[in-house]
Amino acid sequence: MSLKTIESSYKNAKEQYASLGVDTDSALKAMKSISISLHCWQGDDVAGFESDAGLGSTSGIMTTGNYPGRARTGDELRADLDKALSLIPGKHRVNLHAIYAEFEGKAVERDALESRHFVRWLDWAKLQNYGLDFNPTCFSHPKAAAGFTLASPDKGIRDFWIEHCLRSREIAAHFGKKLKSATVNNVWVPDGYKDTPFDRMAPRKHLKESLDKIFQKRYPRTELIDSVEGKLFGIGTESYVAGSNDFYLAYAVSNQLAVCLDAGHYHPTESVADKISSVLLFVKDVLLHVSRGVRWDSDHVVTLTDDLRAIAEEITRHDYGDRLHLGLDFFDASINRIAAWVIGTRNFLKAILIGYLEPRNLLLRVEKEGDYTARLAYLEALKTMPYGAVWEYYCAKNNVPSDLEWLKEVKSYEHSVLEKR
Ligand code: RNT
Ligand code: ZN
Repeated sequence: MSLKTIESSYKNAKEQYASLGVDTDSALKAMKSISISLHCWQGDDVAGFESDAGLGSTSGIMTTGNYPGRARTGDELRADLDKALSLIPGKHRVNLHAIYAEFEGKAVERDALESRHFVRWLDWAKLQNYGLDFNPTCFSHPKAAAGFTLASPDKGIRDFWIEHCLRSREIAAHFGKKLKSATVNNVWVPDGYKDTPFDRMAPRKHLKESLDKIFQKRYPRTELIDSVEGKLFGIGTESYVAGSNDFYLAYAVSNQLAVCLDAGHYHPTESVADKISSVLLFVKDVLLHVSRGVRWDSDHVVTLTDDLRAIAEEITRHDYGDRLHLGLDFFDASINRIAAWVIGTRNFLKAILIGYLEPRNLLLRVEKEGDYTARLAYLEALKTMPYGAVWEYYCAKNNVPSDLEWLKEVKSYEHSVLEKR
């Protein structure tokens, strides 16, 4: 699409939106404050650099597919992330897991990790002006092989993972301090049972005690934001997950931690969007893991669905400021992995832009007046407004290719870089 076509379509769209009282330029301005944390694990199928083994069968999550070109080293993963980020409008963050440590020489165990093992990530983030987020990796490890980590009945196992989580918080706080942008450190553990347990309480008691030890030390919020992520069920934990939503919601409220809401972690008829306004009344921060659940998988590439738009509307209709942290969490090894990042992140941004193009005052007024007929009529009319033209203009203004153009760049990168791996 030529710049001329993009500009003239934008002009038309601007007029149409203006007739509803929406200023498209303000919507574009609002997009500047949106920063999304790109999950590094989409680039290598959640394998990390410790070994070639990748996700174990007790991880509760799984990647499928063998598309060529998986990143195998830090340099490859950073190059792939740079490529993806060059095709996404705006300034964003990168989310790391502990398994992406890089050792010069001797490798250390997860309970011995230090910030120096992430110095290459930190230097890169500084150079590229990316914020960093972090996660302890409590899976894909012999000490997680029995399916339990922080909730294990074995004290030795619990202590190992407690130490790993303590070190992860330290590393995360170091990132936040050095980059002058708070790092969100999110704790998720796979602990649970494939089949119906007899004792539902014991693992939860252990999990609570482990978390109490992990979160005892406090860090300034400017450096570290601690978050916990629950789940309804996982692969191999279909019948019982110790860290359920109720467990972590209660834990986060009583300990003032952030709650991570993963869009794939609830019953399919529950709305994750609807949870945000409830949770934010009781905790300071919410981390979103924007994802797409498909049947029993919680981690499909994000597409522009009604669910995604509902989440985006919660961001644009309220002023949550720096209390709502936007992250992604999906992994697909069956398609070009860089394209997966680009598709998912662009869709999330597009949904947010569509949200900013709502006639807020008009909708607030009719709702207040109790005119639900008008509310429904306007919300339906908005579905066919020309937001695509505003989006293309936004991409052009940010010097990134349009929806139909970016794929060419990914294909050429696939040819020149990925195919050689
Ligand atoms: C798993 C959780 C968790 C992981 C990542 C890799 O169900 O969603 O967030 O996907 O930490
Ligand atoms: Zn998640």
